[in-house]
Amino acid sequence: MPREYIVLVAGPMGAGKTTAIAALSEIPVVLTEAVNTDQARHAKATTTVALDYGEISLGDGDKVRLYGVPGQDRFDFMWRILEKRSLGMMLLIDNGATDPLSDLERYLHHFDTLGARSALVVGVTRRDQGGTPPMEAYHARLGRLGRVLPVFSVDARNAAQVRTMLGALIAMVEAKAAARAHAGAVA
Ligand SMILES: Nc1nc2c(ncn2[C@@H]2O[C@H](COP(=O)(O)OP(=O)(O)O)[C@@H](O)[C@H]2O)c(=O)[nH]1
Ligand SMILES: [Mg+2]
Repeated sequence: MPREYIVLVAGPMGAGKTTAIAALSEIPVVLTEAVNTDQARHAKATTTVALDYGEISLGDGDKVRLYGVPGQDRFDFMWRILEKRSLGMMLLIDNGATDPLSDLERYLHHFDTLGARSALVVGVTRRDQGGTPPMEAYHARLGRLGRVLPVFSVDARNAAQVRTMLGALIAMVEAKAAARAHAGAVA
């Protein structure tokens, strides 16, 4: 039977959420950009205020529904609704931000409830614009937090790179489902 995955794309403003969804999607992405009233935090003319939506088929009729969730805390309620339905999350972190490691920690904390049930991969973007902090710093921070997560260096504009990351996420989703089925079988 064809399966359907709901995948959230989260991360701070400017991390590449909309770009990644557009790079992956087979349908024209439903964009909900609006004038950015928070120029102090990020010098972007527009920003996502509701959600971005895209779709990608995986073969065998399986389909992924991609939702870009807003980066600003004031849209918290929407994150809560969507995370209940999602199987996995791609968390994008802008390597060029002031403190990307704190961003990583903050977003992981924010999506704590997603943890056990759902799969999560981290994508570090904008590494073409500067290599600091290095990838090891992300691994070190995750280690300190006791989290075992794959971390990818990705350019959100590069469809092949984003697809590779999505593939890893789907594999994690399936591994978790198999582990749950096994736990159910032995219980
Ligand atoms: N150079 C570079 N630009 C990127 C990368 N990822 C995203 N961008 C650009 O960053 C800008 C903001 O991306 P956007 O998708 O709007 O971020 P969002 O706020 O998370 O939805 C866009 O102009 C993207 O083309 C990257 O890895 N490298
Ligand atoms: Mg966006």
